[in-house]
Amino acid sequence: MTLSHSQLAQMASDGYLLLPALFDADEVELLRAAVPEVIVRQGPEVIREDGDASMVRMIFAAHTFNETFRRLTLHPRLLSRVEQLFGEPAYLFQSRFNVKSGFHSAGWAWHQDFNQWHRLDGMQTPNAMALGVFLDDVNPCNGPVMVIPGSHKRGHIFNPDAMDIPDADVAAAANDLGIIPLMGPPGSVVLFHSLIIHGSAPNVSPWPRRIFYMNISPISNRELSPKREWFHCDADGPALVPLPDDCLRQKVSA
Ligand SMILES: O=C(O)CCC(=O)C(=O)O
Repeated sequence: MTLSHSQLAQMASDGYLLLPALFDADEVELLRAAVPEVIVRQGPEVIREDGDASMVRMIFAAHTFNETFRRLTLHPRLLSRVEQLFGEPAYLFQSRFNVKSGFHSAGWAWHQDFNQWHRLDGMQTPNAMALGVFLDDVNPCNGPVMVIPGSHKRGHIFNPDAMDIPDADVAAAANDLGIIPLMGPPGSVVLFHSLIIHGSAPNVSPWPRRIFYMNISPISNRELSPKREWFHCDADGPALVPLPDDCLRQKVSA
């Protein structure tokens, strides 16, 4: 359950890693079975698609109110790799479930996650990353996340007002380094550095593209002083302690 030398080298040089089918089909089914409870949640932690309030775009902090997603955030197949990369235990300061339903879901403009975490949550050091678990097949048609490999080494492109990176900076990085779509079967996992430039196109295909993201930082990187709601950023999250490997398969009591 550890990363190989070449995976560690790729994370350092490219700023991302794709781990195909880390979860088995039955585990993906258990994650999918949890979605209806999460999706009907009402409250400010549920973000809807612009212009269509009936469509959920994103749900923050599902791990705080759904047992299956709570267990996922403590899964040893994730945390063993994360601890290897950080060299110490991690804490979770945000989770978000990006629903990206078929036909009418918007994309995400090019950005670096660190810009949000810095301007809204007070993070000073980009010693953090995002981890995403695919609930669906992610393919060229349903709006995969695209990364500019190695762009994390170009530093923070500060935008005090918004998430987006100016087109000229994206073009310069993409022309030098290229763009890679992160695709794979359900149960795959992506890890990316907080400074990597990434974004995604709308999903106009008939197929959903659901990804559960965890934003994590080493336990020693306690720099957060969020200016936003609890569900956006938990500055005091405890160290993530792994559950048994079969934790998703263990019965969830009602
Ligand atoms: O899921 C996607 O397509 C991109 C999401 C993203 O970049 C983010 O939530 O920061």
